[in-house]
Amino acid sequence: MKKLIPFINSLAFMLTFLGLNSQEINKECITQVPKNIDQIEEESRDTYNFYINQYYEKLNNKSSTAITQIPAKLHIVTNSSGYTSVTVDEILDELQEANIDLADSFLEVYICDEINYIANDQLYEFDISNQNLLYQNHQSNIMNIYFVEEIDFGDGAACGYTYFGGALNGNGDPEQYYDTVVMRNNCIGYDRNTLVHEFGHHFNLYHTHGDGTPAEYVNGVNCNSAGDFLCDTPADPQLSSSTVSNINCLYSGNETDPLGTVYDPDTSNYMSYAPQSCRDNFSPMGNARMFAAFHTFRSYYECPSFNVDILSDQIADCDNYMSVNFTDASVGATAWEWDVDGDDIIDYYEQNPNHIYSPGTYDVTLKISNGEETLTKVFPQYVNFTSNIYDTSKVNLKLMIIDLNENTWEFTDSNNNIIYEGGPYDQNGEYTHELEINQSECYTFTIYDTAGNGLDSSNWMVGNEYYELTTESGDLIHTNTNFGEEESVLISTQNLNIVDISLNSLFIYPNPAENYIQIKYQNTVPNSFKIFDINGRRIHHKEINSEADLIFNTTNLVKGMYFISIQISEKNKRLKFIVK
Ligand SMILES: [Ca+2]
Ligand SMILES: [Ca+2]
Ligand SMILES: [Ca+2]
Ligand SMILES: [Ca+2]
Ligand SMILES: [Zn+2]
Repeated sequence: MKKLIPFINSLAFMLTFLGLNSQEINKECITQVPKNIDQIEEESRDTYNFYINQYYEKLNNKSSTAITQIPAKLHIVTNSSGYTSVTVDEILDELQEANIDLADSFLEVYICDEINYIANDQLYEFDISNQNLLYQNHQSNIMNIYFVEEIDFGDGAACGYTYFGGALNGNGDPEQYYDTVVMRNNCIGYDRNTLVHEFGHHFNLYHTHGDGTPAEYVNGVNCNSAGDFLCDTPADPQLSSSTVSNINCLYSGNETDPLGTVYDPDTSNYMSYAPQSCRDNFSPMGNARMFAAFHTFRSYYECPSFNVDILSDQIADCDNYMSVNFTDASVGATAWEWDVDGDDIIDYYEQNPNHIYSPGTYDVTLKISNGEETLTKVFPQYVNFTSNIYDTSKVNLKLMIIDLNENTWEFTDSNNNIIYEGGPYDQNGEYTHELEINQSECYTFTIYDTAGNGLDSSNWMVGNEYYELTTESGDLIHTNTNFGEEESVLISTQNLNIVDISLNSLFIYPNPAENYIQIKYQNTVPNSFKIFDINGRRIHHKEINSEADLIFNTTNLVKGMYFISIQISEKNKRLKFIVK
């Protein structure tokens, strides 16, 4: 019996020690990386890479640097008598801190509409086994942020967790169960940054030490395929308060990577497990990844009462211009600021502007206001207009047909005369057609599918359906499979500089203008022109008596949008132009 006492004592000591210790090493975060995240990201690889590139375009000031605001629904869980240890101000302060860092990803999270209070003792002292009960409070199509007093799991407790983006439900739609961030009340405040860490995960950042991913080597050779898959974050053995000093933030461990090299980790990265007081940044590639993950996987988030959305009609013409009629589809807006070409300069204040584009890719940014608050959303590369002018004397059409008797096409000139037509095809396989064309003409190729499903069939013997239009030198004009019932492609052979002007069609060049604009005409010389600013004020009037009068110097104009009204044979043609 005597011997038992010290044993019991030491057991009690051990229990106390373990208890204290587990309190100390309570996990910051129990975000789990989906097992099939590789597959999820691989399936969206093109979109993802598109946005990664887009991110670097922003850094090079080649596209809109406006910040997209992401709506979040805030749920504050209280005990059954309505008590919680956290205040709304504390939460908003923490959010503001997080947004300072998200700004480098051109993102910002804001609270949409009223806070939802949930009075429930069981959920206040939350255990992850009650997830389904908590998530019943989800609002759809939005980030749901819950604040609870405890996040217990098994024998541990955590500061927060969330889910990576990109998981789909059985219908192929985003799995909204995962539109969640759960935060423990006492994990916000000074020197705490779990919230921004969870935002990192929410936008598909891994821990810098990886999450069951292959070990990243210190020499960086496998940085693309291991650890956090980011090459600007050094290999990380999984830091902790026992290997990183919270005084000087130096790593004192002596762990080695699989090649035997001692780690030299970054203890300042938000996605590491270094002490929170040491962490103050995401890496630049991490910022790019968050931007891409938001736009690839979570851009459907919207605030029901106040939301930015746009629709458009895009009509290309034969003279290398495309007219785009924008329709505001926002909710709750009373004022609009459009930057339709991604140069960070507002072009229109009207609700539904029209803009004329020259070939290129352009971000469209719409900032709306409801009189009290504003909301901004960037639509990266929303307008993607490639020149429809080709230097060729024939067009090659190739079709791969599997579904029989569904497809016909026609090739018309600018007077709507059908020059060529083909189909329906009653045998599968490849068909090619050579279409001879004239210069200074504008043709329309239209393909039809009576089944309404485009060329979407495939057959292991024959291959995949598609069609393709190329020039005589083999340059691609257009290819597609997914066009529903029909689609049209404009193919112009007009020379780029000498624009053909039909009777009631005049053009100005260049647009946007840097130093001047020139009126282009054919046959009939215009009589005069007037220039108006965006507010409709006339700022210039000129009679045209010589070729020199067709050139208007724009160097004295401030940057922005202008109108020119050109009078010809008693008619007026009104055009918009931009001064850069
Ligand atoms: Ca903080
Ligand atoms: Ca890395
Ligand atoms: Ca602009
Ligand atoms: Ca079809
Ligand atoms: Zn984490």
